[in-house]
Amino acid sequence: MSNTFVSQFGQESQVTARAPGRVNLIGEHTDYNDGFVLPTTIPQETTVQLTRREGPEVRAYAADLDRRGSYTLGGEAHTGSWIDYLQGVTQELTRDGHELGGFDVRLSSEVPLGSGLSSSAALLVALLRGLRELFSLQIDDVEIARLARRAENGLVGANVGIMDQMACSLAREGEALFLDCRDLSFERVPLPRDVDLVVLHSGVEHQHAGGDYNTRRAECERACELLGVASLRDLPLGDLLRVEALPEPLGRRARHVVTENARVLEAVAAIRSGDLAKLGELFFASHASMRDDYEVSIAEVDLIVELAREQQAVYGARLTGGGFGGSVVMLARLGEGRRVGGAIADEYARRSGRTPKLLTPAAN
Ligand code: GAF
Repeated sequence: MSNTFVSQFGQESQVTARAPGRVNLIGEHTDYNDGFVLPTTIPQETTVQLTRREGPEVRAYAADLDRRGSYTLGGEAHTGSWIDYLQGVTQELTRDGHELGGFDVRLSSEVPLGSGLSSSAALLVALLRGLRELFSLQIDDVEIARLARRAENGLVGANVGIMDQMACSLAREGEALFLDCRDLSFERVPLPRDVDLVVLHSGVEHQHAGGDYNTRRAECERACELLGVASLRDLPLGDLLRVEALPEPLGRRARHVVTENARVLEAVAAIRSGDLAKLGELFFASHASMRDDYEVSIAEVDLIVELAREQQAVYGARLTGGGFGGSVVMLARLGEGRRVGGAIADEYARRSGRTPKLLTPAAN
């Protein structure tokens, strides 16, 4: 059977909604520590098409997997599969008193799974946008991000922070979303025009519902208890000596968060003043901190960052997203991103045996 909406459900879709993937420029593992992040969008998007149907049944088709699934509104239950994203969203909307009816939905995504580019949040935000239109729900874009996070933390079962959902819901191309994760206040910071944003997927997929991410969160909570603060955000750089005196590995974990928050603020200042050399340095420093202090990088990603360092046209490069696989974000001289991204990808593939994917700049 063909994989269009009509061929799956026998009628046209009434609503189409989209949400982009995101790349975080800097500010990693700071969101669940009440800190600062600086994401922007990537060109790849997730698309949902929906039509209302009689009764409480939801029928779904995941085009990329060529899989169908269904459930009944009010009977949402964890299954460990892709349909949990839908179930989580309808469960949270219903909990907030929004009135939904049954619907048919087709999902498709250009954001590669496990790439550290928020395929999950893009799906959740696209779904919420689609349902907002289909059922005339009174929810704004920040509420969409909050609902998406609740769905992911709840029924989906991934204990992630709020950055990805806020980025997929609110970030715009050509601008960074400078977000304070403590109160969700944000500013839009235009990206420098004389730079190419390069995003290269290492071809190694990560898993967030998995243990390593949760271990890092628990380590941060323990560090807070020992330091007597509500969150690591409360510690300025001046407290580093106290932080470093924590038992290992807590000292290094907390040092990453404290220095990373400071780097986000410096990066925003560097973007505003057009200081690309400084911004690049901050990227490399952030990567080193994730690799050595937070220990969320892997050999493949480290190799890409080192290959980027050898390129004259690259200002800076770092692991983006949660880590344990995923993608590298780089800043390159304007007009050179495609060339250096391709050269780094080729050399990386040769040395690692992996299959990298250059997500942006697109070939033209
Ligand atoms: C993942 C999580 F989903 C985010 O909330 C954030 O913690 C990120 O890892 C690390 O900065 O993308």
